[in-house]
Amino acid sequence: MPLSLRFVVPLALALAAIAYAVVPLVDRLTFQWFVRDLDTRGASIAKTAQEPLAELIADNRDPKGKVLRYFERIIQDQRIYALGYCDRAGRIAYATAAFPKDIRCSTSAGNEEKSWVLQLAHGPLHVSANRIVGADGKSYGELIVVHDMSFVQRRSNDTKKYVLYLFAAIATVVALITVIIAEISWRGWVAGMKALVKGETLLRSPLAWKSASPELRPIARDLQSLVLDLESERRTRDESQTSWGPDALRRILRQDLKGDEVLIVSNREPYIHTRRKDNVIEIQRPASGLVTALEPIVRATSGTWIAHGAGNADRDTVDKHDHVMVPPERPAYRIRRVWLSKEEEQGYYFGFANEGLWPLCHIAHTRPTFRTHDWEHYRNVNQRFADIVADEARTEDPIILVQDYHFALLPRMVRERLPRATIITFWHIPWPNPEAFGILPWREEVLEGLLGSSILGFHTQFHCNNFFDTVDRFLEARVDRETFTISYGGNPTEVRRYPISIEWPPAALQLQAPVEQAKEVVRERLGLGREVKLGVGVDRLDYTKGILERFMAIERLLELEPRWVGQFAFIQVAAPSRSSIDEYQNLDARVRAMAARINERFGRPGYEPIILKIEHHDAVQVYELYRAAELCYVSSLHDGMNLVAKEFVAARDDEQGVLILSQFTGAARELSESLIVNPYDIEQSAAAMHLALTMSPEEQRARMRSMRTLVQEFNVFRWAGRMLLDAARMRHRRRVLSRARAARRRAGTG
Ligand code: ADQ
Repeated sequence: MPLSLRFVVPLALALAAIAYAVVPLVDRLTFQWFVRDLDTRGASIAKTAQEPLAELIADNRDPKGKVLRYFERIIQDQRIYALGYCDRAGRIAYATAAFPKDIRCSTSAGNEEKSWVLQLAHGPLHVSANRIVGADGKSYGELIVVHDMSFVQRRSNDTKKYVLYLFAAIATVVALITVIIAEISWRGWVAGMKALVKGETLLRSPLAWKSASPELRPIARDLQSLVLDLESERRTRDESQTSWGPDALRRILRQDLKGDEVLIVSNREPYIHTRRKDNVIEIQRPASGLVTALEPIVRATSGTWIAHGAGNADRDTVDKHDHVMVPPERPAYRIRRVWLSKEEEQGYYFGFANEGLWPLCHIAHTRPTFRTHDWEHYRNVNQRFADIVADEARTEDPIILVQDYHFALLPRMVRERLPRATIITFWHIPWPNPEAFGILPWREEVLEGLLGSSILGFHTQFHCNNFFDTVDRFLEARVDRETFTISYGGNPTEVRRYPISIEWPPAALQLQAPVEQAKEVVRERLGLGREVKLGVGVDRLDYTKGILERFMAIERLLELEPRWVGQFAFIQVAAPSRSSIDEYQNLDARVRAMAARINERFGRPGYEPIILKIEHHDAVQVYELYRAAELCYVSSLHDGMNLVAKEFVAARDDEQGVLILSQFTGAARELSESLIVNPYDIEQSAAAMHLALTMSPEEQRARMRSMRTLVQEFNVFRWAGRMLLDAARMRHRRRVLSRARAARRRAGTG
């Protein structure tokens, strides 16, 4: 409804209702006034006429004729309708022709009224009965004066009409004035509002609402908080809609973390210098999503990456402060290398981190080993890294990104040296439940160390919840699961989920031949016929990856569905890992033995069901295998995320191929269109492989397309970007609070 009608319609309705109620009232009142008028008129006529009339009545000669003639003269007045004379006995003695028969004398029995209104078919008549007193003072009966009241009816109708006109006129004038005033005020408000919002003044200062005109101030204040809410919502929405890539990370650094310093701490360095046999120094870049995601951040901030210098030519390539600028082709940031003795590396890395914390956090039924001297090395190395972080920091509140379980103690150690730093620690492996974690002899120290972080990240909410439960169980800390915050001795730690992913599009994909060609090339290289279907497994050779269970499932598949013998082969590439640890050496032997046994059982000349390659492949080779295979089986017994699953999905731009994924990986929470299995359930895993090998191309496409959309959107740049945005929010909040505190102090109220 147009604005003016919104005012006018209710106004018109209200006035019409009032008019409807007022008209009968006015009608009744005017009628009463006229009746009273006629009463007086009747009385005065009677008074004037009484003496002559008394004489005429007393006359003996033809009194009737004389009286009637006299009456005729009087009724010349148009309004007098008729006259009648009542004798002393109360009978109508003489009356003019029009005198209605229904009128009785007031002196007759049962009629006490002196005046009344008589309703006849042609209209109302006013009747008044007046005593006639002669000059001699004697009573001569009554004079009945009958007035025609039809003029009253006419006037009453006129009055009604005028009252209605009057109300209509009032309604029009009031409506017009209201509409004009409303229109003028509305335009003023709209202009005021536009000025408020358009000028973005409301966003500029918290007191901007005061600049609005007085009547708009309350609205301006509400509007300001609304605008600020919308702005922050827009930012959050932008954050989720940004197509995440290195540029998005750079934008965050430029806009939200202007000029802030970034340091990264990880065990592994992003560039390793190694000396070849011919004495030439080579530079290697470990193919890892982590380096891909974190490098744009240190690059954009010209930051520092602090890591263990493990390459055999690392010492030869640093300056006197143990720095080396990278990337070699266009130096943008520096690596600070930390040197560890053999004993330190053994105790901190192989011992406590990989024989202690790794099996402790993975429920894969391998017992952790805790040695006091490993723990001491771990603590000392963490302290050394923490001191180096503090020395390398150029500002007192840098952002420090700490990677993984090698540095559980470092966050608190850094916090002690740099209390204002924003420390983001990411734990790349699962966090177990409190019972499992509780066997660690130094559990309190590890928890206290991690709670030195400003933000502590895990891949899944399940791991975050396990961490909350663990802290609840072993520390006197305030655990707030609503805000995901733990407060323990000073700064609070936000515990959040940041599911890691891979870069999109993966660099290794750019160098790939079409899928059909990859299928052919790989089969030819492996000595397989074109018709043979291929499965692929890519892992570090680690007991958490369930490689033995995977082989058992392949064996069961061939038992249950013999048609796959000779028609299905599985290539397993396993990168040697932590091979100085006994458990890993055992695993190596068992994996080789099991593959040999199964190949013995089902193999035939020119065909082995399991093709085992215990060696490192470069990323391009790994992607070629992903593209050549019909299925990829990730059978981890426990895995923080598992990037192989996401890489397989990213590799399949033909939208074909089936991913079989262990339910115990973090990735299973995101890639729900894969075939999710319990890798301990050999029958189920074999059935899943059979299902994958017989799945229609349409179903494969539908599943793969949906998973590709997810991995594309939730890529590793988003993983890093979300952590940076949270850090920016935290730093912003801290600055606002410290400004407010300073202002209160200045005002003497703080
Ligand atoms: P990892 O246990 O190493 O990582 P994963 O996430 O699968 O496990 O990453 C392995 C990476 O190594 C993949 O990029 C894969 O391509 C590569 N790779 C594996 N075998 C290879 C081979 N033979 N040759 C070449 N490359 C090979 C830990 C946690 C995981 C978590 C990651 C990241 O255990 O749960 O997903 O960190 O946070």
